[in-house]
Amino acid sequence: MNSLSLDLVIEDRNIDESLKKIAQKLKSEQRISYDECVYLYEHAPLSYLGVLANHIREKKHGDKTYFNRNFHVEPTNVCLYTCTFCSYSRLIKKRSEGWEYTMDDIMEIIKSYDDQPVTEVHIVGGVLPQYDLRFYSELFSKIKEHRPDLHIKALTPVEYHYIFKKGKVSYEEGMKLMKKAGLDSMPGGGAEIFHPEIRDQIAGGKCTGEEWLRIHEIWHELGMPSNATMLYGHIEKFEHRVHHLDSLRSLQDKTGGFQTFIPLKFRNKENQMSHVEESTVVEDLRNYAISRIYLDNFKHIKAYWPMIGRDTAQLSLAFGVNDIDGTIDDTTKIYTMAGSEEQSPKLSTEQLVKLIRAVERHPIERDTLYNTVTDFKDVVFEDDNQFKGYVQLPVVNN
Ligand code: V47
Ligand code: SF4
Repeated sequence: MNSLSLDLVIEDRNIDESLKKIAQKLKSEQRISYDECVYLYEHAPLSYLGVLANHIREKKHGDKTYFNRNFHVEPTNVCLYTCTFCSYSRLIKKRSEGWEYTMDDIMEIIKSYDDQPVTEVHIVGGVLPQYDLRFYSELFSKIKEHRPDLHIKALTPVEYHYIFKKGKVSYEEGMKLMKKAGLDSMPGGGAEIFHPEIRDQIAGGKCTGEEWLRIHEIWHELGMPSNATMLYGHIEKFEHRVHHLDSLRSLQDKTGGFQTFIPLKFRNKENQMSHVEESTVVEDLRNYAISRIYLDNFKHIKAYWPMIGRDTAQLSLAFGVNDIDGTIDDTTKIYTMAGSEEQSPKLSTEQLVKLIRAVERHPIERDTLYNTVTDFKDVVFEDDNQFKGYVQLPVVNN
């Protein structure tokens, strides 16, 4: 799909004038406004959004679709905060049922990957007093000492706000300390929905939307990268999503430090919002597409497959997404506990490559900073002839 499809949308008699105007804007590479984004959420059909988002996706990346080889460490699944959407928060009253890893436990996990070609460790979990500024500084230093090439993507402004306050250091001082200890990048978590009307109801007590944005801004000013997420499909309205996207777009204009935007679909199992119905796959795809359209200054849009399942992840590649995260290796429990269809999220590199190829995209293993690790375009696996529509190439070793 390309600008021809965009022209068809612009000429289509069944498309209303406001939607045509938005398509025109994208054709001439203009940014859409806040109100236009609300209009898209309220009125745009999925097929229309798919054409627009795919146009942008292919302009930026062609068919290239990224994944990485990573693993997660979740130091604890018990948390002081009581976010209503989170399956971790319920455990604080039954703390003994959860896990609380020591420094040695975490280092054991890190070392268990010594013989594996992973490029990134993603560390995130609940907030507890023993995991303080000192603990994390020491942990990052120990990981770097042990395996200097392993990229540490760790913690969110929720933890940083808590540990800096407790350690009586400013955000600026704190982030400098983290950088010195070995932190390479910040994942996108803890963003939820920035608008206080919703944030206070679902994530009261933890850092505010403004504080989340400020900590990322300071990190970017140190020349360091981070990601951003949005937790959608619960009690928020479309206007709250647009406010969230707009806050991210404005900060990105200022710093350019965000790499990837990751929409996170609310999953409703075993949490205080279990009565709230989950969004449909159609709404999930619309949301990916609108994020791609609005966040013109974000290079990448990621679908996190352990959260939405591999089928929707494949579909999302036609709705603006160009990254499906990592092999994971069954090391995250957040979504398993919250009811994802992926009850044991683990995919081998070969499986990820095939998943991407099955929807006619070009798989590339990347590192955290999107440098190519392996281009799988012409790599052939032994059983590739099972997949219809591919020319059989000689088997190569990889
Ligand atoms: O902040 C918690 C979300 C986030 C639920 O940067 C839930 O590469 C849905 O941010 N339903 C943490 N979502 C995970 C995260 C992340 C994941 C993958 C990649 C990256 C990255 C970041 O998980 C939390 C919260 O928004 N979450 N509970 C739930 N029931
Ligand atoms: Fe704690 Fe994070 Fe869960 Fe909130 S979302 S309860 S801060 S682990």
